[in-house]
Amino acid sequence: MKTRITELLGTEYPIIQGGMAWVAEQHLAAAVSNAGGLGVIGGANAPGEVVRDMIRKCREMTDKPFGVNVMLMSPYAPDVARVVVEEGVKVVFPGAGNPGQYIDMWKQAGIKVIPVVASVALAKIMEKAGVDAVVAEGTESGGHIGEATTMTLVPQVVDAVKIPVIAAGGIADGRGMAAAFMLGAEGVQVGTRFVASKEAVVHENYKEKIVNAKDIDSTVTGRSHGHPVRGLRNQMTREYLKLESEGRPFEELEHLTLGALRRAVQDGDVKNGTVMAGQIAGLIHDIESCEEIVHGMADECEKLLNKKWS
Ligand code: TUI
Repeated sequence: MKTRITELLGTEYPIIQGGMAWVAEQHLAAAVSNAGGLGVIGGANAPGEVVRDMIRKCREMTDKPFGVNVMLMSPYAPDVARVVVEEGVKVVFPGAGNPGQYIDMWKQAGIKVIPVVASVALAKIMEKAGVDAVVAEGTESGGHIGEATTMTLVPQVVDAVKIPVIAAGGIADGRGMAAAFMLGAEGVQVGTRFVASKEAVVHENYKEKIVNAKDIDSTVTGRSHGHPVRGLRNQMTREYLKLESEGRPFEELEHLTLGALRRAVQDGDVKNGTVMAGQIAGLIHDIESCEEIVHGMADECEKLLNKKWS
């Protein structure tokens, strides 16, 4: 499956694992890279030295290329941005902001830069700044999200830039992947499906909540203070949305979510923790290995794209 994205990344398949907070550590990233996709370590809110440790451990687990997601809202983003240079990471995925201030440093270090964008405007700014590709992430995604859907955002970004586009948001099987290619994408970023993989070091309760989710079981908290986050509905989101509707201040809401993602991912508290996941959770019925996921998606996509209609 050769596209400009496989050429750029040096991978067998144009399937990139999302750099998800608390989930995308070395075990998951190495498993996806070993399966022929691109594994990505999620810097999230971790300090630079924690990310350095994950990068080094990932290297021990795979000879294949892998990337690092730099979450720009993190207070540690400047440290993580420097650590990826010091550690000789091959590809970086900045997200949740405008990475303009780091692009020259990364490019000078020979790092491929693929920002996550949620709008055509930012995609164009990023292309001008000299990045190698963009991830166009639709609002179907889990975690921090933009407004546009994948179906509308991807073709508009494809038309607006010459660099290759990776589609994200709502893609969990070969059908979604083929659809993304039909919209002009040359790769896909997959998050939720990999959370529910054998290799993800995530509490079984979290994986089960994804496997049991139905089509409309996700909800969005935080719209009132400009940081919308998609996750599966539970006691925490109900309480949060109630307080939001009462117009409570950001500090009070923040208190409710502090450490809530870690509580769900590590302790398995899927009632009062944050279970970030995308709308496609309802399509995921089994916990498979990363190899089964990557190969299954690629095979199904290839069959669909080669389909004869008469
Ligand atoms: O970053 C993500 N998804 C995330 S980050 C995260 S960690 C977190 N934890 C608690 C609260 C909030 C976040 C969980 N999920 N995806 C990439 C992404 N980037 N989605 C949307 C954007 C985005 C949105 C607006 C990127 C740029 C942007 O505008 C930047 C600008 O300044 O114009």
